[in-house]
Amino acid sequence: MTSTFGSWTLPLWQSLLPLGRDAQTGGYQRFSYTQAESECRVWFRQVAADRNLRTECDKNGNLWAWWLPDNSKRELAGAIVLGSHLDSVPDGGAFDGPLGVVSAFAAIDLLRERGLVPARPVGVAAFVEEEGSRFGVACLGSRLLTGAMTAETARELTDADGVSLARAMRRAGLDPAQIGPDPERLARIAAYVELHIEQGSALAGMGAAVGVAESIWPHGRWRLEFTGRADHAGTTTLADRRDPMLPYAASVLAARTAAAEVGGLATFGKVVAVPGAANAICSAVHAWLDARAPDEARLGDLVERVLAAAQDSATGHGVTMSQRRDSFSQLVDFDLDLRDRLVRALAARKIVAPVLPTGAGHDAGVLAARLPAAMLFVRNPTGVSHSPAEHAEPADCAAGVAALAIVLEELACR
Ligand code: HGY
Ligand code: MN
Ligand code: MN
Repeated sequence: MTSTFGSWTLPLWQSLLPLGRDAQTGGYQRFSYTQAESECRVWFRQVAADRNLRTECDKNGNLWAWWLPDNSKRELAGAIVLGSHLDSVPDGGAFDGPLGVVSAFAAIDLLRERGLVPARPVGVAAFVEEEGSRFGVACLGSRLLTGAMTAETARELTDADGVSLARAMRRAGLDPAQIGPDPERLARIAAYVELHIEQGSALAGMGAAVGVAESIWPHGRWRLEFTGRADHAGTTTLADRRDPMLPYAASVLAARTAAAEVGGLATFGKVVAVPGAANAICSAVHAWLDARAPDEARLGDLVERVLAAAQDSATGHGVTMSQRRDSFSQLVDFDLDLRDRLVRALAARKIVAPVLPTGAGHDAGVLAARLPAAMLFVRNPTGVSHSPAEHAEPADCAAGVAALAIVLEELACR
Protein backbone atom coordinates (compact mmCIF):
# COMPACT_ATOMS: atom_id res chain seq x y z
CA MET A 1 0.00 0.00 0.00
CA THR A 2 1.48 3.33 -1.02
CA SER A 3 1.61 6.51 0.99
CA THR A 4 -1.44 7.85 -0.84
CA PHE A 5 -3.46 5.97 1.78
CA GLY A 6 -2.55 8.98 3.93
CA SER A 7 0.49 9.45 6.10
CA TRP A 8 -1.67 9.19 9.23
CA THR A 9 -3.10 5.84 8.22
CA LEU A 10 -0.25 4.01 6.58
CA PRO A 11 1.71 2.90 9.69
CA LEU A 12 -1.53 1.88 11.35
CA TRP A 13 -2.57 -0.23 8.38
CA GLN A 14 0.84 -1.77 7.94
CA SER A 15 1.15 -2.71 11.60
CA LEU A 16 -2.00 -4.85 11.29
CA LEU A 17 -1.26 -6.42 7.89
CA PRO A 18 1.12 -9.21 9.01
CA LEU A 19 -1.11 -10.51 11.82
CA GLY A 20 -2.76 -13.81 10.97
CA ARG A 21 -1.64 -13.68 7.36
CA ASP A 22 -1.08 -16.99 5.60
CA ALA A 23 2.33 -16.85 3.94
CA GLN A 24 1.22 -19.29 1.24
CA THR A 25 -2.03 -17.69 0.11
CA GLY A 26 -1.68 -14.12 1.33
CA GLY A 27 -5.12 -14.55 2.93
CA TYR A 28 -6.02 -14.17 6.61
CA GLN A 29 -6.89 -16.80 9.20
CA ARG A 30 -8.05 -14.60 12.08
CA PHE A 31 -10.55 -16.73 13.98
CA SER A 32 -12.00 -15.62 17.29
CA TYR A 33 -9.95 -16.38 20.38
CA THR A 34 -7.11 -17.96 18.43
CA GLN A 35 -3.50 -16.80 18.54
CA ALA A 36 -3.87 -14.70 15.37
CA GLU A 37 -7.01 -12.97 16.55
CA SER A 38 -5.57 -12.37 20.00
CA GLU A 39 -2.62 -10.62 18.31
CA CYS A 40 -5.17 -8.39 16.57
CA ARG A 41 -6.73 -7.64 19.96
CA VAL A 42 -3.31 -6.70 21.37
CA TRP A 43 -2.84 -4.49 18.30
CA PHE A 44 -6.18 -2.76 19.02
CA ARG A 45 -5.22 -2.06 22.63
CA GLN A 46 -1.80 -0.74 21.59
CA VAL A 47 -3.25 1.55 18.89
CA ALA A 48 -5.72 2.92 21.44
CA ALA A 49 -3.02 3.35 24.10
CA ASP A 50 -0.79 5.19 21.60
CA ARG A 51 -3.68 7.64 21.19
CA ASN A 52 -4.42 7.88 24.88
CA LEU A 53 -7.81 6.25 24.39
CA ARG A 54 -9.17 4.14 27.20
CA THR A 55 -9.78 0.53 26.09
CA GLU A 56 -12.19 -1.99 27.52
CA CYS A 57 -13.32 -5.47 26.61
CA ASP A 58 -17.03 -5.89 27.28
CA LYS A 59 -18.48 -9.04 28.81
CA ASN A 60 -19.18 -10.47 25.34
CA GLY A 61 -15.60 -10.11 24.13
CA ASN A 62 -16.11 -6.97 22.03
CA LEU A 63 -13.35 -4.35 22.26
CA TRP A 64 -14.02 -0.63 22.75
CA ALA A 65 -11.66 2.38 22.78
CA TRP A 66 -12.96 5.74 24.01
CA TRP A 67 -12.11 9.31 23.07
CA LEU A 68 -13.90 11.41 25.67
CA PRO A 69 -14.80 15.10 25.73
CA ASP A 70 -12.43 17.15 27.89
CA ASN A 71 -15.11 17.81 30.49
CA SER A 72 -16.20 14.19 30.67
CA LYS A 73 -16.31 12.57 34.05
CA ARG A 74 -16.19 9.18 32.38
CA GLU A 75 -19.80 9.70 31.40
CA LEU A 76 -20.35 7.80 28.16
CA ALA A 77 -23.94 8.79 27.35
CA GLY A 78 -24.79 9.98 23.83
CA ALA A 79 -21.73 8.31 22.34
CA ILE A 80 -20.96 8.07 18.64
CA VAL A 81 -19.33 4.72 17.95
CA LEU A 82 -17.35 3.83 14.84
CA GLY A 83 -15.88 0.42 14.15
CA SER A 84 -16.11 -2.98 12.52
CA HIS A 85 -14.40 -6.31 13.21
CA LEU A 86 -10.93 -7.88 13.14
CA ASP A 87 -11.78 -11.55 12.60
CA SER A 88 -11.78 -13.07 9.10
CA VAL A 89 -13.32 -15.83 7.07
CA PRO A 90 -10.93 -18.71 6.26
CA ASP A 91 -8.38 -17.20 3.89
CA GLY A 92 -10.11 -13.83 4.00
CA GLY A 93 -8.97 -10.54 2.55
CA ALA A 94 -7.15 -7.78 4.39
CA PHE A 95 -9.97 -5.23 4.22
CA ASP A 96 -13.21 -6.92 5.32
CA GLY A 97 -13.45 -5.66 8.90
CA PRO A 98 -9.99 -4.23 9.55
CA LEU A 99 -10.51 -1.33 7.13
CA GLY A 100 -13.37 -0.11 9.33
CA VAL A 101 -11.35 -0.34 12.54
CA VAL A 102 -8.23 1.28 11.07
CA SER A 103 -10.33 4.01 9.45
CA ALA A 104 -12.09 4.72 12.75
CA PHE A 105 -8.79 5.35 14.54
CA ALA A 106 -7.53 7.33 11.53
CA ALA A 107 -10.66 9.51 11.49
CA ILE A 108 -10.06 10.37 15.15
CA ASP A 109 -6.43 11.20 14.29
CA LEU A 110 -7.63 13.52 11.51
CA LEU A 111 -10.00 15.43 13.76
CA ARG A 112 -7.36 15.72 16.45
CA GLU A 113 -4.82 17.03 13.93
CA ARG A 114 -7.32 19.75 13.16
CA GLY A 115 -7.61 20.57 16.85
CA LEU A 116 -11.20 19.39 17.12
CA VAL A 117 -12.55 17.96 20.35
CA PRO A 118 -15.71 15.89 20.60
CA ALA A 119 -18.79 17.30 22.28
CA ARG A 120 -19.82 13.75 23.13
CA PRO A 121 -17.93 10.49 23.67
CA VAL A 122 -16.50 8.80 20.61
CA GLY A 123 -15.93 5.05 20.61
CA VAL A 124 -14.10 2.65 18.34
CA ALA A 125 -15.50 -0.87 18.50
CA ALA A 126 -14.14 -4.18 17.24
CA PHE A 127 -16.89 -6.79 17.41
CA VAL A 128 -15.90 -10.38 18.05
CA GLU A 129 -16.75 -13.31 15.72
CA GLU A 130 -18.42 -11.16 13.04
CA GLU A 131 -17.81 -13.77 10.39
CA GLY A 132 -18.95 -16.71 12.45
CA SER A 133 -15.96 -18.56 11.02
CA ARG A 134 -15.13 -20.38 14.24
CA PHE A 135 -18.45 -20.85 16.03
CA GLY A 136 -20.85 -20.74 13.06
CA VAL A 137 -22.98 -17.71 13.95
CA ALA A 138 -22.18 -14.46 12.15
CA CYS A 139 -22.13 -11.22 14.19
CA LEU A 140 -21.99 -13.20 17.42
CA GLY A 141 -20.53 -10.32 19.47
CA SER A 142 -23.21 -7.82 18.44
CA ARG A 143 -25.96 -10.47 18.68
CA LEU A 144 -25.00 -11.15 22.29
CA LEU A 145 -24.71 -7.44 23.07
CA THR A 146 -28.22 -6.75 21.75
CA GLY A 147 -29.80 -9.97 23.01
CA ALA A 148 -30.44 -11.21 19.46
CA MET A 149 -28.88 -14.49 20.60
CA THR A 150 -29.24 -15.92 24.08
CA ALA A 151 -26.21 -16.53 26.28
CA GLU A 152 -27.25 -20.17 26.82
CA THR A 153 -27.31 -20.89 23.09
CA ALA A 154 -24.04 -19.06 22.50
CA ARG A 155 -22.15 -20.80 25.30
CA GLU A 156 -22.90 -24.15 23.69
CA LEU A 157 -21.71 -23.24 20.20
CA THR A 158 -18.72 -25.33 19.23
CA ASP A 159 -15.96 -25.00 16.69
CA ALA A 160 -14.86 -27.69 14.23
CA ASP A 161 -12.74 -29.34 16.96
CA GLY A 162 -15.62 -29.45 19.43
CA VAL A 163 -14.28 -26.57 21.55
CA SER A 164 -17.20 -24.60 22.97
CA LEU A 165 -17.40 -20.82 22.94
CA ALA A 166 -17.42 -20.98 26.74
CA ARG A 167 -14.13 -22.91 26.77
CA ALA A 168 -12.51 -20.66 24.17
CA MET A 169 -13.50 -17.57 26.16
CA ARG A 170 -12.13 -19.02 29.38
CA ARG A 171 -8.84 -19.80 27.63
CA ALA A 172 -8.75 -16.18 26.47
CA GLY A 173 -9.18 -15.00 30.07
CA LEU A 174 -12.86 -14.05 29.72
CA ASP A 175 -15.75 -15.31 31.83
CA PRO A 176 -18.43 -16.98 29.68
CA ALA A 177 -20.87 -16.89 32.61
CA GLN A 178 -21.09 -13.13 32.07
CA ILE A 179 -22.07 -13.09 28.40
CA GLY A 180 -25.46 -11.75 27.37
CA PRO A 181 -27.42 -8.57 26.65
CA ASP A 182 -25.87 -5.29 27.74
CA PRO A 183 -28.73 -2.76 27.64
CA GLU A 184 -26.83 -0.14 29.67
CA ARG A 185 -24.02 -0.10 27.14
CA LEU A 186 -26.46 0.15 24.23
CA ALA A 187 -28.38 2.94 25.92
CA ARG A 188 -25.21 5.03 26.03
CA ILE A 189 -24.74 4.89 22.24
CA ALA A 190 -26.48 7.57 20.15
CA ALA A 191 -25.33 6.19 16.80
CA TYR A 192 -23.05 3.52 15.30
CA VAL A 193 -21.30 4.06 11.96
CA GLU A 194 -19.39 1.21 10.32
CA LEU A 195 -17.08 1.82 7.39
CA HIS A 196 -16.53 -1.30 5.25
CA ILE A 197 -15.02 -2.23 1.95
CA GLU A 198 -17.85 -2.74 -0.54
CA GLN A 199 -18.33 -6.46 -1.18
CA GLY A 200 -19.42 -5.89 -4.73
CA SER A 201 -18.53 -3.48 -7.50
CA ALA A 202 -21.53 -1.12 -7.59
CA LEU A 203 -19.48 1.92 -6.54
CA ALA A 204 -16.88 1.13 -9.20
CA GLY A 205 -19.67 1.11 -11.78
CA MET A 206 -20.88 4.49 -10.55
CA GLY A 207 -17.42 6.03 -10.42
CA ALA A 208 -17.74 6.81 -6.70
CA ALA A 209 -15.05 6.25 -4.07
CA VAL A 210 -17.48 6.02 -1.15
CA GLY A 211 -21.13 5.12 -0.70
CA VAL A 212 -23.72 4.94 2.05
CA ALA A 213 -25.67 1.79 2.91
CA GLU A 214 -29.39 1.71 2.31
CA SER A 215 -30.31 -1.81 3.44
CA ILE A 216 -29.05 -5.33 4.04
CA TRP A 217 -30.79 -8.28 2.44
CA PRO A 218 -32.26 -10.84 4.84
CA HIS A 219 -29.95 -13.85 5.03
CA GLY A 220 -29.12 -16.93 7.03
CA ARG A 221 -27.18 -20.16 7.36
CA TRP A 222 -28.61 -23.66 7.39
CA ARG A 223 -26.74 -26.82 8.31
CA LEU A 224 -27.69 -29.96 6.39
CA GLU A 225 -26.61 -33.42 7.51
CA PHE A 226 -26.92 -36.39 5.17
CA THR A 227 -26.31 -39.78 6.71
CA GLY A 228 -25.79 -42.81 4.51
CA ARG A 229 -23.66 -45.93 4.81
CA ALA A 230 -19.89 -46.12 4.49
CA ASP A 231 -18.75 -48.77 2.04
CA HIS A 232 -16.06 -49.77 -0.43
CA ALA A 233 -15.72 -47.58 -3.54
CA GLY A 234 -14.48 -50.49 -5.68
CA THR A 235 -16.90 -53.26 -4.76
CA THR A 236 -20.26 -51.77 -3.78
CA THR A 237 -22.67 -51.89 -6.70
CA LEU A 238 -24.46 -48.68 -7.56
CA ALA A 239 -27.77 -50.24 -6.61
CA ASP A 240 -26.48 -51.17 -3.14
CA ARG A 241 -25.16 -47.76 -2.24
CA ARG A 242 -26.57 -45.31 0.29
CA ASP A 243 -24.26 -42.48 -0.69
CA PRO A 244 -24.87 -39.16 1.15
CA MET A 245 -22.77 -37.32 -1.41
CA LEU A 246 -25.58 -37.68 -3.97
CA PRO A 247 -28.30 -35.71 -2.14
CA TYR A 248 -25.64 -33.21 -1.18
CA ALA A 249 -24.79 -32.75 -4.88
CA ALA A 250 -28.49 -32.46 -5.73
CA SER A 251 -28.80 -29.75 -3.04
CA VAL A 252 -25.97 -27.71 -4.54
CA LEU A 253 -27.61 -27.76 -7.95
CA ALA A 254 -31.05 -27.03 -6.48
CA ALA A 255 -29.61 -24.05 -4.61
CA ARG A 256 -28.27 -22.59 -7.83
CA THR A 257 -31.56 -23.11 -9.67
CA ALA A 258 -33.74 -21.81 -6.83
CA ALA A 259 -31.56 -18.73 -6.32
CA ALA A 260 -31.84 -17.87 -9.99
CA GLU A 261 -35.61 -18.42 -9.94
CA VAL A 262 -36.34 -16.22 -6.91
CA GLY A 263 -33.72 -13.56 -7.62
CA GLY A 264 -31.62 -14.41 -4.56
CA LEU A 265 -28.25 -15.98 -3.80
CA ALA A 266 -27.47 -19.41 -2.40
CA THR A 267 -24.08 -20.89 -1.65
CA PHE A 268 -22.68 -24.11 -0.29
CA GLY A 269 -19.22 -22.86 0.73
CA LYS A 270 -18.42 -25.44 3.37
CA VAL A 271 -18.81 -29.19 3.21
CA VAL A 272 -17.36 -31.98 5.32
CA ALA A 273 -17.31 -35.53 4.00
CA VAL A 274 -17.13 -38.09 6.83
CA PRO A 275 -14.75 -39.84 7.17
CA GLY A 276 -13.40 -38.48 3.90
CA ALA A 277 -11.55 -41.31 2.21
CA ALA A 278 -10.90 -41.13 -1.54
CA ASN A 279 -11.70 -44.82 -1.95
CA ALA A 280 -14.81 -45.06 0.23
CA ILE A 281 -18.43 -44.02 0.09
CA CYS A 282 -18.93 -41.48 2.89
CA SER A 283 -20.94 -42.35 5.95
CA ALA A 284 -22.13 -38.75 6.19
CA VAL A 285 -21.89 -35.36 4.55
CA HIS A 286 -22.31 -32.15 6.53
CA ALA A 287 -22.94 -29.05 4.45
CA TRP A 288 -23.70 -25.42 5.11
CA LEU A 289 -26.16 -23.43 3.00
CA ASP A 290 -25.82 -19.63 2.99
CA ALA A 291 -28.95 -18.08 1.46
CA ARG A 292 -29.84 -14.43 0.85
CA ALA A 293 -32.61 -12.58 -0.98
CA PRO A 294 -34.01 -9.06 -1.33
CA ASP A 295 -36.94 -9.88 0.98
CA GLU A 296 -37.95 -12.52 3.49
CA ALA A 297 -40.69 -14.03 1.31
CA ARG A 298 -38.22 -14.78 -1.46
CA LEU A 299 -35.63 -16.02 1.01
CA GLY A 300 -38.16 -18.37 2.59
CA ASP A 301 -39.16 -19.63 -0.84
CA LEU A 302 -35.54 -20.18 -1.84
CA VAL A 303 -34.65 -22.16 1.28
CA GLU A 304 -37.84 -24.21 1.10
CA ARG A 305 -37.02 -25.23 -2.46
CA VAL A 306 -33.47 -26.26 -1.58
CA LEU A 307 -34.55 -28.26 1.47
CA ALA A 308 -37.34 -29.98 -0.47
CA ALA A 309 -34.92 -30.98 -3.24
CA ALA A 310 -32.41 -32.19 -0.65
CA GLN A 311 -35.04 -34.30 1.10
CA ASP A 312 -36.36 -35.76 -2.17
CA SER A 313 -32.91 -36.77 -3.28
CA ALA A 314 -32.01 -38.16 0.15
CA THR A 315 -35.13 -40.33 0.18
CA GLY A 316 -34.40 -41.54 -3.34
CA HIS A 317 -30.89 -42.64 -2.34
CA GLY A 318 -31.76 -44.27 0.99
CA VAL A 319 -30.05 -41.49 2.92
CA THR A 320 -31.44 -39.74 5.99
CA MET A 321 -31.35 -35.99 6.16
CA SER A 322 -31.64 -33.51 9.00
CA GLN A 323 -31.33 -29.75 8.88
CA ARG A 324 -31.28 -26.84 11.27
CA ARG A 325 -31.06 -23.08 10.91
CA ASP A 326 -27.83 -21.85 12.51
CA SER A 327 -28.48 -18.13 12.13
CA PHE A 328 -30.88 -15.70 10.56
CA SER A 329 -30.79 -11.95 9.94
CA GLN A 330 -33.91 -10.02 9.04
CA LEU A 331 -34.04 -7.33 6.37
CA VAL A 332 -32.29 -4.19 7.64
CA ASP A 333 -33.37 -0.76 6.45
CA PHE A 334 -30.82 1.63 7.88
CA ASP A 335 -32.13 4.63 9.84
CA LEU A 336 -33.34 7.09 7.23
CA ASP A 337 -32.57 10.27 9.20
CA LEU A 338 -29.03 9.17 10.00
CA ARG A 339 -28.44 8.00 6.44
CA ASP A 340 -29.66 11.31 5.01
CA ARG A 341 -27.54 13.22 7.51
CA LEU A 342 -24.44 11.34 6.35
CA VAL A 343 -25.24 11.95 2.68
CA ARG A 344 -25.86 15.65 3.32
CA ALA A 345 -22.70 16.11 5.40
CA LEU A 346 -20.64 14.47 2.66
CA ALA A 347 -22.37 16.44 -0.10
CA ALA A 348 -21.61 19.67 1.76
CA ARG A 349 -17.92 18.73 1.38
CA LYS A 350 -18.38 17.92 -2.31
CA ILE A 351 -18.42 14.15 -1.81
CA VAL A 352 -21.13 12.43 -3.80
CA ALA A 353 -21.91 9.19 -1.95
CA PRO A 354 -24.45 6.96 -3.69
CA VAL A 355 -26.88 5.08 -1.46
CA LEU A 356 -26.88 1.33 -2.11
CA PRO A 357 -28.20 -1.94 -0.71
CA THR A 358 -25.98 -4.90 0.07
CA GLY A 359 -26.32 -8.63 0.42
CA ALA A 360 -23.49 -8.79 2.99
CA GLY A 361 -24.19 -8.95 6.72
CA HIS A 362 -22.62 -6.59 9.27
CA ASP A 363 -22.68 -5.81 12.98
CA ALA A 364 -24.21 -2.46 11.97
CA GLY A 365 -27.21 -4.45 10.75
CA VAL A 366 -27.60 -6.19 14.10
CA LEU A 367 -27.20 -2.95 16.04
CA ALA A 368 -29.71 -1.23 13.71
CA ALA A 369 -32.49 -3.10 15.53
CA ARG A 370 -31.60 -1.25 18.73
CA LEU A 371 -30.12 2.13 17.78
CA PRO A 372 -29.53 4.40 14.78
CA ALA A 373 -26.85 2.75 12.66
CA ALA A 374 -25.29 3.59 9.33
CA MET A 375 -22.58 2.34 7.02
CA LEU A 376 -20.06 3.85 4.64
CA PHE A 377 -18.72 1.69 1.82
CA VAL A 378 -15.33 2.09 0.15
CA ARG A 379 -15.04 1.26 -3.53
CA ASN A 380 -13.83 -2.24 -4.38
CA PRO A 381 -12.64 -2.19 -8.01
CA THR A 382 -13.23 -5.88 -8.69
CA GLY A 383 -15.97 -6.47 -6.15
CA VAL A 384 -14.11 -9.57 -4.89
CA SER A 385 -14.35 -10.18 -1.13
CA HIS A 386 -13.94 -13.12 1.28
CA SER A 387 -10.82 -13.90 -0.74
CA PRO A 388 -7.12 -13.00 -0.58
CA ALA A 389 -7.73 -11.07 -3.81
CA GLU A 390 -9.97 -8.55 -2.01
CA HIS A 391 -8.62 -5.08 -2.71
CA ALA A 392 -9.28 -1.37 -2.35
CA GLU A 393 -7.06 1.29 -3.84
CA PRO A 394 -5.08 3.33 -1.30
CA ALA A 395 -6.59 6.58 -2.61
CA ASP A 396 -10.09 5.17 -2.02
CA CYS A 397 -9.15 4.06 1.49
CA ALA A 398 -7.94 7.61 2.14
CA ALA A 399 -11.24 8.92 0.74
CA GLY A 400 -13.03 6.56 3.14
CA VAL A 401 -11.10 7.93 6.11
CA ALA A 402 -11.82 11.50 5.02
CA ALA A 403 -15.53 10.68 4.65
CA LEU A 404 -15.63 8.99 8.05
CA ALA A 405 -13.92 12.01 9.62
CA ILE A 406 -16.57 14.30 8.09
CA VAL A 407 -19.30 12.05 9.46
CA LEU A 408 -17.65 11.94 12.89
CA GLU A 409 -17.28 15.71 12.96
CA GLU A 410 -20.95 16.08 11.99
CA LEU A 411 -22.20 13.65 14.64
CA ALA A 412 -19.80 14.18 17.52
CA CYS A 413 -18.29 17.64 17.29
CA ARG A 414 -21.39 19.82 16.96
O1 HGY B 1 -21.06 -13.00 5.51
C1 HGY B 1 -21.27 -11.80 5.43
O2 HGY B 1 -22.20 -11.33 4.82
C2 HGY B 1 -20.33 -10.81 6.04
O3 HGY B 1 -19.28 -10.55 5.20
N1 HGY B 1 -19.95 -11.15 7.33
MN1 MN C 1 -17.09 -10.71 5.76
MN1 MN D 1 -17.10 -7.53 7.42
